Amino acid sequence: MKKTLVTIIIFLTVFSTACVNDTGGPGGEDRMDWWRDARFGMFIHWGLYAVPAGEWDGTTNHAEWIRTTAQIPLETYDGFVEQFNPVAFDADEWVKMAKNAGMKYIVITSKHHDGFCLFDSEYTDFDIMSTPFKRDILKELADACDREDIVICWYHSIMDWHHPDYLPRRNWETDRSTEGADFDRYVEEYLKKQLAELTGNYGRIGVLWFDGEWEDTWTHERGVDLYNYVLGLQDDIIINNRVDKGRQGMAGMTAGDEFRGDFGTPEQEIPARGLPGVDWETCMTMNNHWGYNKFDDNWKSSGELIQKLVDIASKGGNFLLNVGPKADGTFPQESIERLKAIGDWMDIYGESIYGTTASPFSDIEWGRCTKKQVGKNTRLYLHVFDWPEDNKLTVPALENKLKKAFIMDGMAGADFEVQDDRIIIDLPETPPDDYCSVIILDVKGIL
Ligand code: H79
Repeated sequence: MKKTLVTIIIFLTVFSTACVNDTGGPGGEDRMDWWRDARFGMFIHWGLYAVPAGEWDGTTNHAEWIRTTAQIPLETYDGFVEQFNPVAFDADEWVKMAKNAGMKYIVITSKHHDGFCLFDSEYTDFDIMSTPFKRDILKELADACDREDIVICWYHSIMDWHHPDYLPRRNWETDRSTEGADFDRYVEEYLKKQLAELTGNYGRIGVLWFDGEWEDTWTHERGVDLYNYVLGLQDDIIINNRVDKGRQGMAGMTAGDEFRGDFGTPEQEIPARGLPGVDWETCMTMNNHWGYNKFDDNWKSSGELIQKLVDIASKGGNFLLNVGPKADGTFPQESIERLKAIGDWMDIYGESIYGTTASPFSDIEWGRCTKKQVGKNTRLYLHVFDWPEDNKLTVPALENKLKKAFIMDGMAGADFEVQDDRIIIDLPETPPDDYCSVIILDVKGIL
């Protein structure tokens, strides 16, 4: 009898723990909830590479990869440490720009492939404390995020072109011997210990965003081990799929269930269709580079960026939009302007993005749709990119009864006519927004 009771208690404990840790698809209460609601975050690529600002020896197409793309010897690259002095850096200002743009989280490079650490690390001198600046940038940002209710997250490269134990060397690096190098030691004594610092010294961390996992030295077994290790450090942290070997190219989705990672990471692209029940986040630059490149003027317009955010939300994904700050600690003016324009749009239309799920329609020619459950009913947000010339918006028919239609900016009611295979909504003559106006449909029941 006693034995049965103990068994039941053990079973219940294990079962309830399994529920708390559930990382399954949308629906259940789990550690992905805040991230799914957030929909929009800021990526920040910042490090020593901001000093050369994309230029080396007359070539101007570099950025955060510059040590490799320009084949800069290690000692030469180390010279940037003395030049990195971002005196204009103001963590509160950065965080406010993200917040005013409508972003809910920030992912910043604690360490990129070059190995330079933006934080005070006990395990290397190749960090911010060796620069004239000597201020822990991650600490200042984490504190500022705390004040503004923004979730701080780290991008941490597995690949490391600086640490002597990291393998392989770049094939052009003939001057760096591999003698005595020990990849296991790199993982156990360096990578993991830095991750303990990053999860131990800065409060709650939202996401650990790994990268550089495609190198031959990184294996599925190492991915599983690192995933479990990080969850052991903070049990509600979210970890991207680049911790393991399951990422399928730049399209970024995970190949199969055996691979770890809480979300897919399409890079510089938006999947043609989302995948129900699968979490993913598109990361994208505003121009052509992640790190600061002073020559790159191929900026996407604010309208394009707003439409990309909407497109991604309509497919059930998140948008991680990048800023590459300058070496003085300021954002490029073009980025500031775009963040402001997106923020102006989000001030009015944010509700049509946050906490929404993918569109019930597969193709609509005039724009996109997002969806939200409101009590026992459903609210559809019709995002109109191309305002119809006859001011009549055609929507595919719904099985559920359409209760009301509104123009979102101002909430004026709109007349509609339900036909057999479609709904026609009467729109005003001019779109309320230049890039994307939103019409709300309140529908009875759950769609
Ligand atoms: O930090 C930014 C870039 O510096 C970094 N990721 C973003 C977020 C990045 N590192 N490398 N790349 C982007 C491009 C790498 C592409 C490839 Fe591969 C690596 C081509 C082959 C190996 C990944 C794995 C893509 C295809 C297979």
